[in-house]
Parts: sequence; C-alpha cells; structure tokens
Amino acid sequence: MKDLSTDRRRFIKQASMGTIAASIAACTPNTEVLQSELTEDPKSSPIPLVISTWPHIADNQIALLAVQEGRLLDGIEKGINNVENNPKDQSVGLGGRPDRSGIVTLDACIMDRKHRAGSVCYLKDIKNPISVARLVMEETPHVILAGDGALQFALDKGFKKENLLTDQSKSEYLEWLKTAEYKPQINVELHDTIGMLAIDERGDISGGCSTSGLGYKMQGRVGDSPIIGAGLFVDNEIGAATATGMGELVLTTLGSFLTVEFMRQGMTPTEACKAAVMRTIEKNKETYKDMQVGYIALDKFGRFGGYSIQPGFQYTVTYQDHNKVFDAQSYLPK
Ligand code: SD4
Repeated sequence: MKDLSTDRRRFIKQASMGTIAASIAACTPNTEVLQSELTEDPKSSPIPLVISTWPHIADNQIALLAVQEGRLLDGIEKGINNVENNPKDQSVGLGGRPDRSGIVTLDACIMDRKHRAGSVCYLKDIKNPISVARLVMEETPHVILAGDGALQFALDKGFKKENLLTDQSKSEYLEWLKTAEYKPQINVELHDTIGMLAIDERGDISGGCSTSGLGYKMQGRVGDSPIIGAGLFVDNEIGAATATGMGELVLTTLGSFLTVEFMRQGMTPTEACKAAVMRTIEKNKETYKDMQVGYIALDKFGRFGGYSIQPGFQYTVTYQDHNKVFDAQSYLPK
C-alpha cells in the first residue's frame, strides 16, 4: 500500500526547501518593519529569524546574532541565558518567584533540529537551567533530569550554586504569605516565561523554554515548560511551537506538540496556535475563563504566529535589524 504520510512529508519538505531558497534570494536587507501579512506569505519570510514569548527584545537580539553566525543552538541558549541572568525578570532564573515554601525551583528544556531534546525540572540554586538542559541533551543518554539528580549533574559539569531568591522576590513572597491566597493571575507578572524558537538561513529550526514556573506553586510542582511536547516541541521537517501560561492546561493537551501537528496538517502557525488554544478551551470549559494559555509557532517556511485565550499575550519577532512585538490574537475579547 502507498504510504501517504511519507509522501506528504516528502512534499512538505521539498516544497519548504524550495520556498526557503527562493525566500533567501528574494530577501533584501533592511526591508521595512514586519507587516502582518509577512507572517502568511512564505516568499517574504525574513530568515534567519527568532521569535519568543512576551517582549524579550534584547534576548532575541542576542539569539539572532549567534543564529546569523550559523550557531543555531547557541542562539537559543545564549538568548535564554540573558533572561535567566536578569534578576528583574521574576519568572525565569535568578530572581524567579519562589514556591509557597520560599524555594526557587526552575524548569527548562531545549530541542534541536536533529530531534534531540534535553530537560531539567525542579532544579534549585543554578541560575541557567537551559544550559544544563542542553548538556542533558548532548552529554547524557536521557531526556529529563529532575531535582537532586539534575543539581548534581550541573555541579559535576562546573555550574556554581547560588542563591536565586533576590530581595525583591523575597519581600513579595513575605507579603504574599500574609494571606497565602493562591489564585492564578492572568498576564500579571506571574507569566513571563521565555519560550524561544529560531530558524537559520538553511531553514533549520531549534527551540528552548525556561521558567521558574507559577509563583507560589506547591513545593515539588513541575509545569509544562520542561516537558517535551507540552512547553516546547520542534520537528525540523515541519516547525516548532512553545507555550506560556497555566502549565496544567498545556500539559493536559500537550499543546506544543499539538500545534506542530496542526501545522503538519497544513495550518499556518497562527491557525495552528488557535486550534491548540481551542482544544484547551474545549477540554476546560469550566475553568478557561480564569486562565491564560498562549502559544507561538514557527514553520519551515519561516512563517510565524501566536494565539492565546486571554488578550494581553505578546510575542517578539527579531530578524535582520528589526524587532517587532506583536499583540497575539485571543479567543476572549479585550
Ligand atoms: C508554568 N507555563 O510553569 C509556566 C508558567 C508560565 O509565564 O508560562 N509563565 O506553568
């Protein structure tokens, strides 16, 4: 029997490589700032290109520099390191909000064009979990290391232990303890996890995701961000997607994998993100109105898009010397 799925994959691959070659040839340096239709027109896609959740402009620029030099994975790692090292970002790395016992625990994962993946979860005292995740991918036979094992691995690899709880995050936590009321906050500080995807000039794609998770989560809680298929998924033949927001909803729909599968079926990145959000809504009819989930996606043509449940989700696209922060379309109106 004829294998239709192989045929389709081959078709997508051939079509995309041809289009990417054409788009590179057609791409003039310093083309004007992104128009939204560029996201739907493969011929105009300005690759290399980096896209990330939320307004992470400086981090995207660092990533793009490496991607332009042909170092795709370094771009993802170094771009995300920049957020992890920033004590003012209270959702990632140093300065991340603690769990409800006052401990900062970090989750991160990375996936590359060769379909390799690495991840760490419930990692304490190490500010760069994305770098540890990369080493899990490159230097171990495993995909995920958790907790004490992840910490020991990081220390063995030369990472230094440090206190990740900054004065700012500590004083907010002490304030929170007065009521210790836990309820999700939509788009308000508790969400600025970085998920980053990049495509290089050959059309290869990689991605990463790093977070301190939900502020004041239960001790031991792990979210979607270090779980391949949930917080991040890359299929170099099709595209990539990454998530932000309420991890529990992303985990139970494997949202990033789902988004990539929708692109495999022929949807554009925005359509695929929307379809993944709609699945989340269908499966959480009672609760979705109080939650935020947002996806961004990038396909093999260099097209990109995003979609969220609530308004207010932004994503940042960086290419050449342009940065553009997009307000994602959302299911619920403004
Ligand atoms: C989590 N998805 O741990 C993460 C949180 C997040 O922006 O994205 N914050 O559930």
